[in-house]
Amino acid sequence: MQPYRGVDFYGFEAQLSDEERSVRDTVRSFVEQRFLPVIREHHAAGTFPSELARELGELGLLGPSIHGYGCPGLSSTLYGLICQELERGDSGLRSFASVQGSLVMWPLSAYGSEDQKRRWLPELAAGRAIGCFGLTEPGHGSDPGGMETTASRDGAGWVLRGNKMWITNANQAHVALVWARTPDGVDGFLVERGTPGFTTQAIKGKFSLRASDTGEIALDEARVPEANRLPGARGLKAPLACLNEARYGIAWGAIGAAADCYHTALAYALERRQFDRPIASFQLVQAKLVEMLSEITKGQGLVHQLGRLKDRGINPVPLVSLAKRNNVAMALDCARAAREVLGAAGITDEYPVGRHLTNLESVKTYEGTHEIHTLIVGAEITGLPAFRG
Ligand code: TGC
Ligand code: FAD
Repeated sequence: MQPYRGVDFYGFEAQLSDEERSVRDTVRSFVEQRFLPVIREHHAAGTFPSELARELGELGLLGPSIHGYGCPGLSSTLYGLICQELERGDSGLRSFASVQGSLVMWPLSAYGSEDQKRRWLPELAAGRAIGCFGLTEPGHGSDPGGMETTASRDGAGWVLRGNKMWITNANQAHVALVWARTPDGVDGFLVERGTPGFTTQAIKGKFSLRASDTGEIALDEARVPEANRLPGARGLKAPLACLNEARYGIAWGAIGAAADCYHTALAYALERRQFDRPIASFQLVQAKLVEMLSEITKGQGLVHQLGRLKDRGINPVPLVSLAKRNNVAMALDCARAAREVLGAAGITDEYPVGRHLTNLESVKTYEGTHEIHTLIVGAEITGLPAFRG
């Protein structure tokens, strides 16, 4: 098969700086040399290759746009390119980096005390510590405002009670950022592994994101000191703003998964012969390839523009929602079309498309479902929020 070169039909690559191209190529090499050789076995076993966390840290891929505390302070466009290359490997790899960087390190940098930043950011950036983000609950997914987990004052500290569900990195996390209802609204608490009353349990039987650690968190009178509350995070707005960061990375990541499917389908179609000719010579196969290329190219336009806007400090929620919604659905369509081009071979793990296809089912649901992002954009253009019917 031809070496992977991504997709660049419209010359977006020419707009990248030398630094952006160089970091993108470094991540691409890391994925090809360190991740792709082990993904099949981890996917089959339902495990995440945690041993790569420190290598991700050494490359500066964990919390890359944070400034200081051991983080490189890269541009938003570069963060996007990193997510694109990681998700070309597997959505589970990008998820690991998204949660660590956007959902744990970003809130620490935005809302944390100086002590919290010094204690956690260098460890998380290096991949020596792993974090998770607990917002979703068994009864509250799309509507986190209904959360039942509580934090009550207990002398100088807090007591947490409740359950969090579907939490990426939960079982391997050294620290969980847990969102809980307090008498003042919603607050974020750092709960360290080993805290009495804090337990995690793996969610088994997943057909999607198998190479990712997903778990439940139980908080049974887990006591944390006031020093573990994020002082700058107040109200539901605080966790929702973190989501905006992660959703931005997912919009880029989806391009990577889609490009890998397109590359695999094109190479296969050129080699596979039926009726005495390559299947790529048939109009119906070409139509699928052109549709994939066309949709990937449009998705690239969205994220390149979004990245440049974000680099200028412009980052409106509905624009991020539109890009996450469009690009993930687009990638899922590409994965399905690529699976068809591969025929029976498309259902085996010899090729990555089946893995991307099933992974993207989760990506379409997490970080705001496709429908929730439809409603966020719908509310923006009509001025009429329709979340509650
Ligand atoms: P609503 O009244 O609209 O908002 C409350 C306050 O928050 C503000 N806000 C945001 N701020 C920043 N970024 C965003 N994305 C924001 N969305 C809302 C809003 O302006 C308001 O501020 P203020 O000052 O007026 O108080 O809240 P609502 O309860 O009506 O909910 C709105 C809705 C449905 C859009 C929101 O709840 C939502 O986004 N639901 C989806 C939940 C979700 O995405 N969960 C993801 C969990 S984490 C995860 O999935 C990780 S997957 C692993 C991986 O990333 O790889
Ligand atoms: P529900 O909210 O019950 O929705 C079910 C269906 O109803 C969906 O189709 C939805 O779009 C639709 N629906 C709901 N409300 C409306 C409405 N108002 N209008 C129209 N349709 C609606 N969460 C975390 O906090 N941290 C994590 O690290 C994390 N990682 C995850 C990893 C994986 C692999 C998965 C699958 C999920 C993860 N999540 C995480 C949870 C994820 O964010 C939720 O699954 C998601 O927000 C949807 O919630 P739900 O699954 O409870 O679905």
